[in-house]
Amino acid sequence: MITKFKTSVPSILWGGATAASQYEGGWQEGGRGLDTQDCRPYIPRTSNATTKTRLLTKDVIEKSKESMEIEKYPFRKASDGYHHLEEDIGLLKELGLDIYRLSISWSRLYPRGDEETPSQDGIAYYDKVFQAVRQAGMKIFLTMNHYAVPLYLVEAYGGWTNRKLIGFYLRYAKTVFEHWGHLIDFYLPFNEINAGYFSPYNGVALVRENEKPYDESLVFQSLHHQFVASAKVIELGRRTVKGKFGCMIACFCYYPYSCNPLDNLKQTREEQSNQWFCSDVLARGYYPSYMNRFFEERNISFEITEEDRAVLRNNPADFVSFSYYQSCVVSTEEKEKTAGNLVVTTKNPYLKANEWGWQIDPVGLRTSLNKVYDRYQKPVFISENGLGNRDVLEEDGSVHDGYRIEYLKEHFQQIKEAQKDGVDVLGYIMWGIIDIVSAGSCEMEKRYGVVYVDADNHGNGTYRRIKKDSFAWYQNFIKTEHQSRTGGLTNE
Ligand code: BGP
Repeated sequence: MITKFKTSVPSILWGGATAASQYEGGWQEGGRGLDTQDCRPYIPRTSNATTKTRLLTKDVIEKSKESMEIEKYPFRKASDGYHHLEEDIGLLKELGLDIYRLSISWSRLYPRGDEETPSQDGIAYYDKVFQAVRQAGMKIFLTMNHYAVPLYLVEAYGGWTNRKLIGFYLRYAKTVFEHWGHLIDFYLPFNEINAGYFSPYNGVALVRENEKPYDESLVFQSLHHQFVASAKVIELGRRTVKGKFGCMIACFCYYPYSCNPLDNLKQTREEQSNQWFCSDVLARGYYPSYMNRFFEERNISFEITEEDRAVLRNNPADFVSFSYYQSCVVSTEEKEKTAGNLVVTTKNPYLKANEWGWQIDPVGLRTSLNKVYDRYQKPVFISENGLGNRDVLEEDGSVHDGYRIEYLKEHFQQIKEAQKDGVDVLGYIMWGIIDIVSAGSCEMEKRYGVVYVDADNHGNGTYRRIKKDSFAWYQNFIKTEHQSRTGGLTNE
């Protein structure tokens, strides 16, 4: 039979995301416990401010615990989502999102983290949240752990360095499944799991004794415990709930600087260790052999039991997701550097960057979708993408963010191209759909949303919600997508 080949662009889910620590606030409401993000101080941007606020030492934590200031510790109030729940969900509904990605604050459900039973106030709060999202007609993509860990687990147990965390995390997961399993469509056990070794405080709740570098064996032991926790949660979830389970990496889309074979080799090796390692473990179910050399050369060792290996092998993720903000460049020569999500990289002469130095590259999104799908042959979810920018609230109450609209247009175009390339894309989730506090730099003024939140880096402001120009654009885009999906009918 002669086959005529045809490409297609199937409809996908269009969404938006927040994370509890960056959005929710309400740090003392309902008996919530202190978590690791509550302790991160805002430090005005200088060359090492991000490092200081991302890699916390013990004395910084001690000092923060004594402080009641929310102006110094932006995650404590964040976007004040706790007190704007109905309004915010109403805005997402008006926007027409198919899916909302959100996370639970672990310390709101288990204030210390090691309790036998959850907080009833915490349960009541998330009952309200999940019901509201479903009633607004959106699917739910739940990040079970987006960086923040109850501080008590860090102080009393050493955070994820301790195998006991797996048990505490499973207990928390069981509560989630029992209470909201019927409402949730997609689960992500951990946000950007490879953040663990670029940002060990955020990623694996590891606190430095002093300013010296981290002990890498502890970093990878912690990460290993998260791998096992992720697989065990999937095992439990598959038995008890209906949703799909994924894994997520921060995607760096590495290019070799030149066609020098050594640049290309370096690119391959960095891509393996920095980008693929974690998704290989979680999507394939075993440690990739290329990591042996990486561990050996750095003198890294940690415990992996036979039972761990079996749990990983038996519970690979259903889908693979990633965050994508910029592409990176690898060179064997000293070249000019620029910042990016979690990593510093070589500057790409072909690309523009935002104010924070993150290199904007829509084509890199298409390349990344192709690479992820080629590697795993599992459906792919873009769980984070967006433009961090300084926005101006005009006197007439408008916010003209045409640059964000351009950014979205170009990236959406590349998603469709990737679909034509044959990639099975499940959905796209726009990061920080309502302005939130930056996870990297603790700033409010690095904004991603289509909804502006009237607050500054010090927590001053009315916290009023204001639609930016991009709100109407994204709303119209989604509407048009729905119309083409249903042949003229919207899902309103
Ligand atoms: C990812 C995190 C998010 C988020 C985003 C943007 O690493 O998963 O939590 O914030 O990057 O980064 P930033 O907030 O530093 O701009």
